[in-house]
Amino acid sequence: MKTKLKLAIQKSGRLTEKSLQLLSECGISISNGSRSLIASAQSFPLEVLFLRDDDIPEYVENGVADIGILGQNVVLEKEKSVQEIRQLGFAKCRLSLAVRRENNYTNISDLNGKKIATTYPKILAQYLAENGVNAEIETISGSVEIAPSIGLADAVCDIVSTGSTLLMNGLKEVEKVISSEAVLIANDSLSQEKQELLNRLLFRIDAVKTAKNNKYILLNAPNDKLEILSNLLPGMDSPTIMPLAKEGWSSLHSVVPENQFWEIIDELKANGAQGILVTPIEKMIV
Ligand code: PRT
Ligand code: ZN
Repeated sequence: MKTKLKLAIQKSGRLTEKSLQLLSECGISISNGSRSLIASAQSFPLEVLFLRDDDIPEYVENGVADIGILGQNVVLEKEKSVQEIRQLGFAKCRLSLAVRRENNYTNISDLNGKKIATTYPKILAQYLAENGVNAEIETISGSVEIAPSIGLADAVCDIVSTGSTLLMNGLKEVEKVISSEAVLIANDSLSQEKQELLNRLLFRIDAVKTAKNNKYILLNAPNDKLEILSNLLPGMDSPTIMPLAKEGWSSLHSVVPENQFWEIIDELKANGAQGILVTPIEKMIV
């Protein structure tokens, strides 16, 4: 039988849809209408295992799955021997410490002797040790944010994204313990055949990620401005320049990183660019 790469993703939760979307952007579609535990991809030698996110590190460590997609927070907490090979840019959040809003917290040493509720005892213990804080950790499995109001703990250490859960529970965020996003992890000792399949998948993931971080830009300019405008564009290589029907004018095409986008647009305008068009890129291979 032909070797297939086994990918574990979250069965149902915040990461499921985005994980499947990433596969689909990589040209890999999964038919899992019946929501079974395992599904085969149509156009790539890949099998997808649907699991609870907490179980993914262990399954990747022991080889039941070759690779997995899950939050960095869970990877760190589980302390399994797996390799983090790509950050995927979605499910961004942070693990933070929070106390009651009326608490006049000044710094981390205020937590000495206090009880902190969390579902991330290992990450928290390490953070407290690094900061020389001696506090009691109360490990609970869910609804961490209600622990202070029911008298179970003085503080919480929980995942925060917008902050509204903390706010609704009368808590305020006081320290960021870690930042997290979805990552791709891999088993430490993949066979050469599986490593080759993984490299093919990574090639696609990187093309999708690079495309998302860049925009395609088209602009018109008088020919005597082309050199200065070209120098303003970082581009993949040198920009494409094509003559316009209008005498003495050209159209210039290039790629601009998303994070420098507005700055570059301002400079292009200031240096004579007109009719600037910007479009998303679907795939980008560098
Ligand atoms: O069933 P299973 O065990 O697979 O899922 P789960 O319930 O453990 O995980 P799930 O689906 O809730 O989250 C999966 C991953 O998404 C987490 O491990 C994080 O890496 C990431 N993520 C991103 C989040 C959030 N944002 C998030 N906001 N995980 C949880 N939350 C929760 C948080 O626990 C808190 O209750 O949302 C609340 C805070 O959100 P805000 O927006 O109010 O601050
Ligand atoms: Zn979970």
